[in-house]
Amino acid sequence: LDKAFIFMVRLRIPGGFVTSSQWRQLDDIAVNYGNKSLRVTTRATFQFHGIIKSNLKRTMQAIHAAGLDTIAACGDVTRGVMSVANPYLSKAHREAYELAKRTSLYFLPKTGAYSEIWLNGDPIPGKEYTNPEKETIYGQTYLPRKFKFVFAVPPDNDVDVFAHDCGFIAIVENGEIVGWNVTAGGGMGMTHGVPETFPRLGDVLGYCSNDKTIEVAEAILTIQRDWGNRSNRARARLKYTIEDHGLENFKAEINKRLGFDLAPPRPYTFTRNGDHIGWLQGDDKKWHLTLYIESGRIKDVPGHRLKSAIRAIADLDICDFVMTANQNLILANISARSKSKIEKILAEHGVAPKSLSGARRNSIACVALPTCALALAESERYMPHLLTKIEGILDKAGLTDEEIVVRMTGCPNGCGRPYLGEIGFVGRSPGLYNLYLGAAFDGARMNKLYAQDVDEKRALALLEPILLHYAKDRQKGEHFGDFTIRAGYVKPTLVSNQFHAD
Ligand code: SRM
Ligand code: SF4
Repeated sequence: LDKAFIFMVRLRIPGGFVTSSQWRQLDDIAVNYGNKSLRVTTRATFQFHGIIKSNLKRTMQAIHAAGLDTIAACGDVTRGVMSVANPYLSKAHREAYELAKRTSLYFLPKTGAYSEIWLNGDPIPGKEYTNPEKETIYGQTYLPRKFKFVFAVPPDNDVDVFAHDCGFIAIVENGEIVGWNVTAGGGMGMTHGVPETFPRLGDVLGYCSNDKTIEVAEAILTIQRDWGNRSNRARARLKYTIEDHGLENFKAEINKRLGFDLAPPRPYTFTRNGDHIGWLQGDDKKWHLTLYIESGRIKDVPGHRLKSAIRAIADLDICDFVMTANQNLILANISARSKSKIEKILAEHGVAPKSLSGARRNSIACVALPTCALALAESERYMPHLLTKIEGILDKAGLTDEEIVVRMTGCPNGCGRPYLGEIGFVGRSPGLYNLYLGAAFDGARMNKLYAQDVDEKRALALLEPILLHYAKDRQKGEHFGDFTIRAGYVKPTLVSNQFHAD
């Protein structure tokens, strides 16, 4: 007997967009081969969990039949490319989405190994194949570490643009994107007790016109390929390359490789890094419903048959589906006539949008246990319960509707971008978390360690007086993260590499 290996399978879905027909196919895969759930990730794609080894090839072929793939969703290459949550909202949003798709295809590795191994040689639509020796971008040894691109359209920073290796912030004039501010050097991962590792926010390097975006992306990625640390994986991300070589040298090298200088950054304003839960209308008058998905897990439980509800909606072919970087799901591109059908199906399955606390609406929890081998503590399975207890305090403080970004991860790798939580929990060991406070609501400042190794009782005891103080003394429009700094609970993390400084 072989061992009962099970696999997690992560899809590459640039911009997080799938059609109704693709949804039906993905839903079938979850039922036929997985653990009967679909997991929306913090990079706006799906993961299947519980795929047993003997079903792996069938799963990959079913994904291919849905017009999707898993190429470069993991590995030392360009990972899933994210763009602003809803491509239908405006022309600029659509442009950002199209660019994310182009970027994802452009940076795919050229090898045909994926289709040889899984698809009996069938090509991937849009993917260029060539002799691996002509792997002009990655070379023979690929990148030192994973590499992440994102595209944001202000005022929403729903992709957390500063958290990634390379980000692009749209500059929109008269409804069209004229160019992009370019960021580089973000990343969330660190190791407990190893101060040479730290989360870092990307620096805004400059501005490029729309037609130069992929050229700029390639210059940044290839510098990391050539300069990145290949002897210590813990310090191999671009953020450390920039720290080790100096930001000015890095910028000079970009300009050298481009053959022109990035222009000075243009003004932009972000207002939030969460999603707009609920109904929204786009500039073409179509409707979009952002559903809050608890920890991104789409499954049926008694009284809350979310997976069946979404399947029933997909069966009607009346909308598209867009996953968000906040683990939520947008039912997009809905005609006014179909709105009531969707509302009816959701109500029938017990998942009608209900009023949620501002903290829950803005929460993220990484997968952690039982599937993540790196988890030191619970996250996805525990966060909803902890939130209920935090909501008890929020009710008492009259803060139920206040939007507060709360994030949790089961280890310091930062998959739920916890260092950008106004309240962040990072697992240390079973039942114990480091508690971080003070990130900015718009995702432009990281938080700071407030208390180490806290269990639930202590976390609630620490948070209660701060939340009551906030309710009493906050200034007009002041977000919780900003308050915790003004009130002296934590110092701000102002310089992006000073996360560990007191
Ligand atoms: Fe992650 C590794 C889950 C987004 C930083 N991440 C893992 C693995 C594959 C564990 C492993 O290597 O064995 C986790 C699989 C758990 C499971 O059972 O499914 C895992 N990461 C996830 C997801 C599913 C979290 C979620 O709850 O949604 C996200 C899937 C992303 C995707 O669809 O591509 C996910 N991971 C992130 C993010 C957030 C982001 O990209 O916006 C980060 C922080 C940003 C960054 O990259 O700096 C992140 N994951 C890591 C790291 C730390 C990297 C580092 O620089 O130190 C690891 C560990 C590693 O690479 O060695 C990791
Ligand atoms: Fe696993 Fe840690 Fe990522 Fe959570 S943050 S999914 S525990 S690697």
